[in-house]
Amino acid sequence: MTTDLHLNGEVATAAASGNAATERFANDKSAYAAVKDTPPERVDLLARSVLDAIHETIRREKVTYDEYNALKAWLIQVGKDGEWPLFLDVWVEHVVEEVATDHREGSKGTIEGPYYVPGAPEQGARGSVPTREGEEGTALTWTGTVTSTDGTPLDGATIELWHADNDGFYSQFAPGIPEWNLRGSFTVGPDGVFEIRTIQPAPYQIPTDGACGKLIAAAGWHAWRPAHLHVKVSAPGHEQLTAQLYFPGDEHNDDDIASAVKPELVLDPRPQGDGAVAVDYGFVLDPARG
Ligand code: MBD
Ligand code: FE
Repeated sequence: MTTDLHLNGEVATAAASGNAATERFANDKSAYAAVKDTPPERVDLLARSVLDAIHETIRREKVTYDEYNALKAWLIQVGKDGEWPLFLDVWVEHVVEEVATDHREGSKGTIEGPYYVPGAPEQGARGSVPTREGEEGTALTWTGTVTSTDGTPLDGATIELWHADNDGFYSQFAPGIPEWNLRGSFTVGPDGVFEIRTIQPAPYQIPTDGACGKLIAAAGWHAWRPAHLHVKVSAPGHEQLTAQLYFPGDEHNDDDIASAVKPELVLDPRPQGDGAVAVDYGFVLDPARG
């Protein structure tokens, strides 16, 4: 696992991946548009609740001016490093996801994280994600079915898959990696069946050389996430599922820095004898609510 020098002698820095994630979010998300008509009563309630929680912490822990100034300096640096998406997705998103999917009966989901990019190349129901010549990592063949909660296969369901390479880097957020490397879309037919070939990603360390890394070091935490595959599964008339899948025995399954592991998301891979691994894991989507 390397954290600095990468392909073509280019350096993968926290600021580069952070600023790429910030750019992408600012340009593609309609998050602000979606809440622009939120009534002032709601904004007032949420803003006051968050501020109350901060005030309460300051009183209870008798926060000093030095600590207040350290916070101010750190928040400024989070912005400079473009790490607001990273910070929020690592330490906040998991609770938003929990609340948002509370009502579901189908497959469990988890957080999206900062490195999703829409529009990954379509591979059909059976295919491989784009890889480089000699892409490192254990070969993984993944089969499954996409169904509705009543068991009906979902014709036309699409699985978007994205994950880090064997060094823990994501295409489009680290230098020197082809644009769509280890990113693909798979659309199933009437039987709902897919077969995806990729590599098993490695355990992943969030960037340590930026503001989030400073917090982790200052607090004596660690920066690791377990190895994971990201997916978004969509089908007409159904709620989109955002999930991550994990591998049994990963030492960070129990202490993911992003708190995004759930037992239902741990795969049960079968070694194939030739060094490759096969796994069966399908998705059950909830019908969209009226
Ligand atoms: C990741 O790859 C990730 O999935 C999350 C949630 C945060 C940082 C990097
Ligand atoms: Fe990730």
